Amino acid sequence: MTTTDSAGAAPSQGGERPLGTEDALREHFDATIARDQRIEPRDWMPEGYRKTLVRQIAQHAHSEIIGMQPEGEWITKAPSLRRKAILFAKVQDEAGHGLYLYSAAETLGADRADLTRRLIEGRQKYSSIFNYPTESFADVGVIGWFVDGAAICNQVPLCRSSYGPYARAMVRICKEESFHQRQGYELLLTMMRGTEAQRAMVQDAVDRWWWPSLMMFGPPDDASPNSAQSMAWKIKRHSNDELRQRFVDMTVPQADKLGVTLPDPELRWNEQRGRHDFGTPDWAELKRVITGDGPCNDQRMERRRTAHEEGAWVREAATAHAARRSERARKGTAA
Ligand code: BYC
Repeated sequence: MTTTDSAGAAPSQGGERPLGTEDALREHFDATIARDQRIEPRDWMPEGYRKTLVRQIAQHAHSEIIGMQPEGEWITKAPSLRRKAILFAKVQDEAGHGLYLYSAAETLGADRADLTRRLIEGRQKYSSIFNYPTESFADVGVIGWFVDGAAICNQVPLCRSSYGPYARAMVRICKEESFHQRQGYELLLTMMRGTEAQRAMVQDAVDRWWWPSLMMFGPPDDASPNSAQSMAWKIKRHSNDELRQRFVDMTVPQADKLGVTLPDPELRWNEQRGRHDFGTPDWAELKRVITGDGPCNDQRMERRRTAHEEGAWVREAATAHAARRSERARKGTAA
């Protein structure tokens, strides 16, 4: 029932209130957040905080797992053994990210099977970005560059999220995303040094993925119902618009170096702000996509449903194996 700081030391309790009353626990929670310390699974937390985390972490986990599909389609079509091995490793990493995140959600009392059911029934979301088709191998490079680049902007601050298990999961995830981004950019640099047709493939992929990548950061701040509370609880550290701006500022010089044009006529450096100005994403499109009307939503959900059903025997075998191991351990302890 006690809230401990991130180093695990018991905090000073302070105040006159008897420990254990709801008010005292809430005060303690608020003070821990104010001190920039971590909330851990054993600590008291407001129900809204727990629900917000389960919502965000589950959506994040679902995104990693669904995110294996668009790139996974290219594993058998990769142009060389080297590119195939790289892509295989990357897609496998995304599966690992999903698993860390489901584990983090379980520390909040969520049930992984229930979360998967909610996704499949369309009651929980996954990232809008994975609704778009991968039309050429250049898309694999652009996903690495833009999508993993956006993920880094969004997720590095989550390493300082107030909930311990989420923040710690993000540390490893971000290290891997950083590698993913570089592999995407390196693939694109190689293609840009290739033929005219390869350069055209890269530019076409850039044109198709730019705006959906900006939408990954969520609706604009004045239309983001969860941001204010999530930032007050220090689950989110920056607003959607701030992170989107960071992504644009980071990506423009990379596009110049690569030799591609970003498809936004309003994109230009603003000397006064010291940042780039850019156009407005099509927010109606984001809304359509996140409410289930994305171009690939049916296909993504059908594949997820089939994979889940076909994996039933693995889950049953793992459960039987775990039961047998704990039975053996119990007998061993009793002996
Ligand atoms: N797509 O109040 P808001 C990855 C929803 S994985 C779909 O601003 P919040 C990667 C939002 O959930 C990418 N839904 O919400 C994987 C909310 O609906 P609910 C995923 C979106 O939570 C593999 C409603 O719209 N990354 O990077 O404060 C390979 C209102 O929005 C989207 C994460 O999940 C969207 N784009 O902020 C490579 C990161 N945007 O839940 C890469 C962690 C908004 O109320 N998540 N919605 O029904 C976050 O940082 C935040 O949840 C968001 C949204 C910034 C995404």
